[in-house]
Amino acid sequence: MTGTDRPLVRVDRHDDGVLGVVTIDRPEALNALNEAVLRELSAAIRRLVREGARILVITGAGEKAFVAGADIAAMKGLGRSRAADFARRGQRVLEQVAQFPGVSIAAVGGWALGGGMELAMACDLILCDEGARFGQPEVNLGVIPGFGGTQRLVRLVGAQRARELILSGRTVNADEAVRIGLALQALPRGTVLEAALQLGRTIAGKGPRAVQLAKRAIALAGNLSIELGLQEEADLFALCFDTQDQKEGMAAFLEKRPPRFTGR
Ligand code: CO8
Repeated sequence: MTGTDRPLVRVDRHDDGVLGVVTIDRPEALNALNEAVLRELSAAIRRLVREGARILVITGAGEKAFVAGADIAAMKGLGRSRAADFARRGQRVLEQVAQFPGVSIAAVGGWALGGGMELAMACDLILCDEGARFGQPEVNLGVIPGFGGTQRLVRLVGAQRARELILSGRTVNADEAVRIGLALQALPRGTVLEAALQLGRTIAGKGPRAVQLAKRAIALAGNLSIELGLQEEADLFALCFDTQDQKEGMAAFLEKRPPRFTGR
C-alpha cells in the first residue's frame, strides 16, 4: 500500500489458489514501476509462493499499458548511488519473478516499455494482445535498461536483434514480437488475460514436479555447454523417478485413466 492510498498491486486467486493473478494497478501513470509498486509486487509474489500457487500471471490494469517502464518522475533526480540502489532493487524483484517455483506468464495488453518489458521478460512465457507494443526506449532518456533488459533480451532474441532494439529504442508491435521470439502469441484485444489463465490451467494440470524440473533444465540451456546441459538433463530426468507424480503419471497412462498428480 502507499500509506493512505489504495493498493498499487492486486492479487486474485483462481482455481482454489492454484493460479495467482498479480495486477499492477496504477493506470494513471500507465502502471509505471516506482518504489511502492516494486515493494507491493515483491510482497505479492512472496505471498503466492508461500500459499503454494503454481501459476503466476502478471498483468497491468487498464487498456493502455501492461507497464510503461520504471517511473521517470521518480528517477529524474537520482544520483549515481541511488540509481544503483534503484536498479538493484528492481532487478531483485524481477529475479523473484524469474525464480518463481511454478510457471509465470506475462499477459501484456498495450505498452510494455523499459522496466515493463523487463518485467515481462522475467516471466517464463509472454502472451500479448494484438495492440501490444514492446520496447526498451531508455536511450531516449539518456540511460540504459537497468532492470535486466540488456541480459534477458539477448537471451530471448539474440545479441544482434537485442542490440538493434536497445541502441535504437525502437518499439515493436505484437506481430513482430512474436516473429522475433520475444512473445509467444498475439491474441485478439481483450482476451489476453483469459488466454494466460487457460495456458496456466493447462500447465497446472500436468505433474507439478515435472513442470518444475523441466523449467529448471530449460533454464540451464543458455548457460552450459551441450555436454554439461545433457548431463544435467539426465540427472533431473532421474530425479523425476523419486517422485509420486512419476509413478502416478505412468500408472494412469497404463490403466487408461487421467492422472491424479499431487506434486510430491
Ligand atoms: N514513468 C512515469 N510516468 C509515466 C511513465 C513512466 N515510465 N509512462 C507514462 N507515464 C505517465 C505520463 O507522464 C502521463 O502522466 P500525466 O497524465 O500525469 O501527464 C500518463 O502516464 C499517461 O501517459 P501519456 O500521456 O504519455 O500517454 P500517451 O498515450 O500519450 O503515451 C507512452 C504513452 C508512449 C507509453 C508514453 O507515456 C511514454 O513514452 N512513456 C514513457 C515510456 C518510457 O520511456 N519508459 C521507459 C522508462 S525508463 C525505464 O524503464 C528504465 C528501467 C530501469 C531503471 C533503472 C533505474 C536506475
